[in-house]
Amino acid sequence: MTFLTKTRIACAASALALFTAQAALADATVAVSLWDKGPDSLMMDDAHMMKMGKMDSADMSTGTMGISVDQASIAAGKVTFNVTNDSKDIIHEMLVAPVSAGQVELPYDPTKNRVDEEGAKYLGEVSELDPGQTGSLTVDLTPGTYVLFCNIPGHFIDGMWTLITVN
Ligand SMILES: [Cu+2]
Repeated sequence: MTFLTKTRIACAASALALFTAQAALADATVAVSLWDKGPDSLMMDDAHMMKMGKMDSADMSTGTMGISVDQASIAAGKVTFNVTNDSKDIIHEMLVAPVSAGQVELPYDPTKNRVDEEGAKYLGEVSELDPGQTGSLTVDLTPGTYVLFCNIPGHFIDGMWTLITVN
């Protein structure tokens, strides 16, 4: 076997390995959109402030900002979140934290008006994306429920969170 042939075989093998790795990754990719309804979207009124860390689905459906995913149910293992800030005006971010069965509230820091990240045992984040910017995060997820949320002050209580299920 010539050196050149050996090199070609090695290249083909590594190309195949790369292809396999990408195919495996593609199975667990979630497209995440961070959105809002314009520069005046933030609603820091008393009714919202009172809710603190409560995961009230009414806020999620009526909020002026939110998080949308292309699939809310995914297979356990390595999961890559490809996050786009679709806002034209506001910085957003995305954190991932586990939610236990029956849990309807995240620990909240009212002085900072945001979720207590350490208390929520967050697993990772794509922090502070400018409008139009993208970022990605890969985490190893075991079966269960997880919350994706934005922790820019006031955004969580304005409905900027969503739940996903890992099977
Ligand atoms: Cu936000």
